[in-house]
Amino acid sequence: MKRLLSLLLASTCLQAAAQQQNMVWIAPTDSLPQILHKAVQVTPTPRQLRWQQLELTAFFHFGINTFTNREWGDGKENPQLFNPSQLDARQWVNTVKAAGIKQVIITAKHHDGFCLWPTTSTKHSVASSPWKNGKGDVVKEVAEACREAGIGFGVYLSPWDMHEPSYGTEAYNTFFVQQLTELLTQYGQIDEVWFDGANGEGPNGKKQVYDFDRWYKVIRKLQPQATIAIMGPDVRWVGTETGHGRTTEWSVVPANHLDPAAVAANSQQDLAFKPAGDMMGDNLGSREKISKAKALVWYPAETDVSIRPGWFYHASEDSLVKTPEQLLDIYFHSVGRNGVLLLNIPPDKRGLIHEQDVKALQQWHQRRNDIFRRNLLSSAQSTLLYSNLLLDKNDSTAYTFDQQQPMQMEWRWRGLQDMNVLLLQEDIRKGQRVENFVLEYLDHDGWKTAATGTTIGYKRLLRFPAVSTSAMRLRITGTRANPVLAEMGIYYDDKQPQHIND
Ligand code: FUL
Repeated sequence: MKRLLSLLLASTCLQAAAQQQNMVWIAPTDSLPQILHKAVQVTPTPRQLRWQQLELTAFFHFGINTFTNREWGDGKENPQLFNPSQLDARQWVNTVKAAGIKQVIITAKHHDGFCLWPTTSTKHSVASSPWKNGKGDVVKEVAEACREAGIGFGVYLSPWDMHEPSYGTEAYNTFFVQQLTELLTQYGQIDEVWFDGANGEGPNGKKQVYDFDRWYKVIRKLQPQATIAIMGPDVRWVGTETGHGRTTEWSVVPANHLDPAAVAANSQQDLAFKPAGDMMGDNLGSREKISKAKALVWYPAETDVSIRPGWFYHASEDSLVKTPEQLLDIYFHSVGRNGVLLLNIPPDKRGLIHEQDVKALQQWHQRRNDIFRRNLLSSAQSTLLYSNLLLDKNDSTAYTFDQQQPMQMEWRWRGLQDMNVLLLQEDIRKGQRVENFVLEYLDHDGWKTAATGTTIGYKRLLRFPAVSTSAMRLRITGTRANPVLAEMGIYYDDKQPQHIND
C-alpha cells in the first residue's frame, strides 16, 4: 500500500512537472479549448523569470562612435581616437542603480568591430588606444562596478563586424566564438547576451551567415543562467524602439519555425532557437494566431529605447534628453505592458554619464516613487478572503480564482478616495491567462467604468482619468483558464494630467 501510494505520488509530481514547460506542441487536430489549455501551461524558464522580475535594465552604448560622433562606424576608425579623459564605470552603474535599474548591458563591440576589452582576437580594440596606455578594459570596469553595486551585468556583441577581414567567411564564426568565449570566461557572471539582428557587409563586401546554433551552445555551456536576447531564444524584441510597447502583450507566442528534432535533442531548459517571423505585428499571441500555431513558446518582450535620440552620445543632443514625464510614459508603456525596459544611457566623451541624463533619471525615479508610495488597497475592505496575498509585494504568492467563483473582487473604503492608477500582476509561474478585464468605481448612481484592459502578464499598469469613490471592483471578463493574480494596486498620482487614459 505504502509503495502504491509513493508510486502514485511520484507520478502526480511528474505530471505536475511535465505540465509547466517553456514550450508546447500543438497538434493539427487540437480544438480551441485544447489549445488554450496548452497555452496556459507554457511558463518561463528560471532564467526568463529572473530577467522578467528585473523590470528595469539599462544599455550603455559606448565605443569608437562616441569619439567620432557617429551612430554607425564603418570599421575603418583609428583606435587612437578612443581616449576618454575621466572614464568612471562606477559613476555609470551607480547613476542607473539609483534610478531603480537592476541590470546593465555594455556594447562590448558594435557594428564597427572596435572592442572595448583587450581581446586576443583582433588588434582593433582598446589595447591599441591611448586610453590608459592601451592597458585599459572597459568591460572589466563595468563588470566590477556592477558586482560592487550588486546589479546584473550583460554584454552586447554585434554579430555584424565591419572591421574584421574574415567577416563573410566560415572563419568568422570561429572568430566570433573566440570573442564570445573571452567575454563569458573573463568577467565573472554574465546575465544577458544581446545579439542584434543587423547583418550588413564586411570589409570584403560580403555578408556573413551567422552560426547562431553554435554561439548559443557556447553561451549555454559557459553561462547557463544568461538570457540570450533579440537574436536568441529567451527574450524577444518588442518590435519598436520608441519605448512604447503593445497594449496587448502575450509572452506565449507561436513558434512555428521550431525544428522538432532540434528541440528533442535539447533539454527543455536549453531550448535554443533563432527568432523568425513577424516581431512587429499587432498582438502576437491572439487566439487567432495561437490557433494556427504548430508550437507555442514562452518568449517575452524587451522594450529597448534610448534616453536621447541616438544610441551613442552626441553633444548636440544634450538638450534632447527625454524628460522625466516622457520617461514615465515609457515606464507605463513598457514595464506596465508586460515588458522589460532596456533604457539606453550613453556615456559621453569624458567617459561619464552626462549631467542632463543624470538629472532626468533622478527625477524619473522620484516620480515613480511618489506615485507608487501608497497602495490605497491596503486601507480597503475586500470581498476576497485572502486579499492580503495581492498586497504583499511578493509576486510568488498569488490569489487563485477557482473555476466556479465569479471572477471579480470588490474593495471598499470608509470615505472617498482619489485614484487614477491601477497595477495588476499575474503569477506567470502559472502561465499567462487573463485576456480582458475592467476596473469599475461606484458612483452615486451605480458602477461606472474607470479603465479597461486586455492582457496583464507579469505586470500591467493603467492610468485613467481620476475618480473619487468609496468602492471599486475588478472584473475579469475574459481568460484562458482560471486567473492567478499575484499583485494588485490602486494609486493616486496628483501630478498626472487628468486626461491620460492608457
Ligand atoms: C540596432 C543597432 O543598429 C543600433 O546601433 C543599436 O545598437 C540598437 C540597440 O540596435 O539595431
